[in-house]
Amino acid sequence: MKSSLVILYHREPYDEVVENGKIHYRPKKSPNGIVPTLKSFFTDVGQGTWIAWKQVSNEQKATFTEQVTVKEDASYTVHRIPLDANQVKHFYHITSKEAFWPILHSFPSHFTSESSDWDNFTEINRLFADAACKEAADDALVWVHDYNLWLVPYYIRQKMPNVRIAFFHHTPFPPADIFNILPWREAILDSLLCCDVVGFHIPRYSENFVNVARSLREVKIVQREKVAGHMTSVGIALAEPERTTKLSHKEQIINIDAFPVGTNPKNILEVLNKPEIKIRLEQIREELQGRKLLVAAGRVDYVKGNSETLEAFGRLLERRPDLHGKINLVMTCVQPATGMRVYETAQKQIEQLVGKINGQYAKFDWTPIQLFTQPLPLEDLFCYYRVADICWTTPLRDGLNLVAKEYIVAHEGKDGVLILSEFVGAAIELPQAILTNPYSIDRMDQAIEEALAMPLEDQKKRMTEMYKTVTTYDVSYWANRLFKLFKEIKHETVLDR
Ligand code: GDG
Repeated sequence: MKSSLVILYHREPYDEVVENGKIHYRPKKSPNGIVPTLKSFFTDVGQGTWIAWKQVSNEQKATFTEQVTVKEDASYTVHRIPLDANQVKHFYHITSKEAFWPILHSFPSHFTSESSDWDNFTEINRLFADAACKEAADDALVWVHDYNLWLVPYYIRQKMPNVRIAFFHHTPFPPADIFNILPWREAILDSLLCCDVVGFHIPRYSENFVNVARSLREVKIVQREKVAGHMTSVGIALAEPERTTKLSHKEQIINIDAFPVGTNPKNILEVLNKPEIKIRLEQIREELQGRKLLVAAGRVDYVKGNSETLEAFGRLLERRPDLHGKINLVMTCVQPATGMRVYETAQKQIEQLVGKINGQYAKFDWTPIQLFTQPLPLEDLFCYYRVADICWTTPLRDGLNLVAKEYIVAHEGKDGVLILSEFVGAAIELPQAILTNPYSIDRMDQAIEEALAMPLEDQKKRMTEMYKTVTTYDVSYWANRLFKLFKEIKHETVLDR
């Protein structure tokens, strides 16, 4: 049976567990993130397919089962694209991370195309598109996620002129003069212009996309609207007062959407309300012995601004001897998969800074920074969120930043301070945070001082407002809104209008 909804995402939607020599596909242990929400879309459709890649050896390739049926809340098919280690390395670890990632995050100085294997990238995108065409009904909705699959819409459109194609970017989308550094810019843009919906977290990114389209192709702006609702439209770095909502190119009408992903408050609070977690929370509080706790969570990545945060923490300890022994920073900086050479320098830099600061200030009974380079169990991370007086999340760039929203949920509007970079998508939804500029030493220093001095009443007021925002615009809101939009759109050409 053909699928009415096909989702293309680079990761598989389950954990593969081998028990007694038999493979079982279980819901992901970590219920966090976007995958459970995307899967929830399958409960509303008769037949759905998820397409992802899977790394296999040459021997495994010969007997590889492409399709597996997964039975969770809904039953759906997973179509796996078998890739060998070399294909993965070039597609995912090199071309995506050494060429696209720095451009998407406005780091042109980190961009290199010499190592990129464009042919391999094209080929893998074509494999994804072929799989989608095999699974999709003629009028299906095909929902493609993220820049790794930029060329998929083009290949699908060649074969299936009537399917509805939606594309969502989880990353930022850079201004035209940065995007246009990509030597393959026309191919990428032409593919996105085959979509019925191109989605972004915030209006600034969608406006950047429109400007790229206008710089490279003859496109017409069909519809614009004022940015309204809970998104700030003026006064901060990523604010945008108006946005284009419809473009046309040749015969295609392209709806341009901009709405930030949310988090799953119910899940976070369910974890935090478990009796064993309450005990763990008490233990952490006891271990802290009245010291203030700062939390910073994320991956090793130069865009995440981990070094800038550590440097600011080092300056704080230098300027404020009164805080020695009275403050702790817990930083999760999950190390990348091996072979991602672009992150090796970033990781060394973080480890060196932590070593330097701890070496300089630690006492026998106090180590200022606890660094975790392996992922913490989710429960532990949520505990740190709940206990932390301050969440310090100041990436240089970030598409959205879910950590900020998770921290707000964990405090349920009661207390806590969020220091948030102005250069992350979530900043335009959370103006009550202490917004700061991670490129500025002074602004970073002011932000941490302001956070440490914030009276409880002020904390409560700001966190209550932010809690309302993140619980209203949660991941279900995002999903339901998109689903409604998808139902409304039909594949439309200018000839239909
Ligand atoms: C991309 C975009 C966009 C962190 N440390 C641990 C851990 N985490 C979890 C957090 C959070 C997730 O990782 C990080 O989410 P972010 O949104 O902050 O960033 P990316 O992973 O880069 O995600 C981003 C997102 O897509 C959604 O569109 O917001 O801008 O870059 O959920 O809780 N989880 C566990 N242990 C840790 O140590 N288990």
